[in-house]
Amino acid sequence: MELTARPLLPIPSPDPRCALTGQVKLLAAECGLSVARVTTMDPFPALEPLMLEHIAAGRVTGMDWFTPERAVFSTAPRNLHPAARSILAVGIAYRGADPGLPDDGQPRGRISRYAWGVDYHKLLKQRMRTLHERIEAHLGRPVEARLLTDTARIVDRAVSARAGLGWYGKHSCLIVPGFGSWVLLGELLLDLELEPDQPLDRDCGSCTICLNQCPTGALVAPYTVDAPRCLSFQTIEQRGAIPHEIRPRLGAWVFGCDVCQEVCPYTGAARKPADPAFTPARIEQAYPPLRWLLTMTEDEFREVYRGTPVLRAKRRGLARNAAVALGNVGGEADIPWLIAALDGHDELLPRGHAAWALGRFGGAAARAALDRARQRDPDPWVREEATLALETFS
Ligand code: B12
Ligand code: SF4
Ligand code: SF4
Repeated sequence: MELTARPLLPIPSPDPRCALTGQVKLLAAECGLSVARVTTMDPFPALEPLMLEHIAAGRVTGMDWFTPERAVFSTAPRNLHPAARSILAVGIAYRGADPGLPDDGQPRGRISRYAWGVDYHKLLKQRMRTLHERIEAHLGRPVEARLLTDTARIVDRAVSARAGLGWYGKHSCLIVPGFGSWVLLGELLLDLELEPDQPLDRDCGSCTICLNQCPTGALVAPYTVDAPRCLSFQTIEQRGAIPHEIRPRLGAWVFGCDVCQEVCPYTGAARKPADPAFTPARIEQAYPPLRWLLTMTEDEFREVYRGTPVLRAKRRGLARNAAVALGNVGGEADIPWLIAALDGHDELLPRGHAAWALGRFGGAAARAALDRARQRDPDPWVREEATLALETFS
């Protein structure tokens, strides 16, 4: 047998763009970003008709900033940073340690998990800023970057989906392999040529659990949230009264809602690393006593929720939600608390919703309080709520 010498092939030197992309992802992990993938700066043409249809159908009614102009603008990342050449889509997995609902007989509200700890807008920005600095240090030159999360005019989920960070669940949240949908999203628009990742070829299959379990029917079709019906909108963004038909469906939620995520098998099976940033520092940040929410002062509210997203609801919004939640999950022992709120809360929203809650309980004391409010409350809307509650008295 003749032995022929095969020529030795040189070891391929890694493509510099791939090497840089790998290095950037490594740095992202070191900066506390749980996931990072790349997409291009190309526009999202399919998004424009989808969002315009969404707006026209009233699916974002109540969020005045959500205009057709903003929607069109948000489909072209170049509008935000013309010099950028790649988008690094990043996410922070936000599962914190669950302190558990205390078994102390007190009726308690529920705060959605993303709001249990520090405000993610600040945390994501901080970690993205550190990453930006580390990239500049690695390259030894300045890199132009724009850091975005939630507030900017870009559709976070569309960017992350195209980057293959995760895939759309039918609840419209992005499901990230390993973490479920407990992931908050952000982007770095970078003046760097990075290797784009591919979208994931995954979907929910025939599952419809979240659509069936949503307490208000806000998931009107797969991938479509009707915001005015969503408890997240009603408990956080709603500045006025919660519609009557929604109130009984709110259950104990006082800030946001996690039902469609909690029932999802992918999120249930997610890894459970408890990020201390999302672990509540005190029980009121996850399961606040409803009676306390009704009576808390502005100073108490600011002290307990300082640095968390809950501040967004404002004291009057949280007290309003607590009144509704007490009407749903409270008992007879809560009637005096609701009467005190109806008689004396300094904000009209908690007074009006306490009237509704009292109407559900019935009893002589509640009737007398409602009658008093119907005649004497200084606000016409509260008087109307008291009158309605008397008409539908349990
Ligand atoms: C407005 C808003 C809301 C509104 C409206 C939500 C909505 N779905 O429209 C309200 C107040 C109700 C809300 C609620 C919540 N929100 Co919000 N919200 C936003 C915000 C600011 C804009 C979203 C938006 O543009 N919606 C318009 C619709 C058209 O876009 P979309 O929601 O991305 O929907 C996509 C799907 O519909 C998909 N799609 C449509 N048709 C089809 C068909 C197929 C086959 C497929 C595959 C996909 C698909 O394409 C759309 C475009 O990407 C984003 C931040 C941002 N700047 O993007 C956060 C954001 C979406 N919210 C977030 C969170 C955490 C929540 C809550 C979980 C908070 C809570 N616990 O209470 C809930 C979840 C409710 C839900 N099931 O969506 C996260 C989601 C993270 C994730 N992993 O998905 C975001 C991305 C904020 C962030 N930076 O992390 N939110
Ligand atoms: S957050 Fe709650 S109300 Fe909103 S779509 Fe999900 S389950 Fe429904
Ligand atoms: S509950 Fe089912 S349908 Fe809903 S997002 Fe999860 S897998 Fe998809």
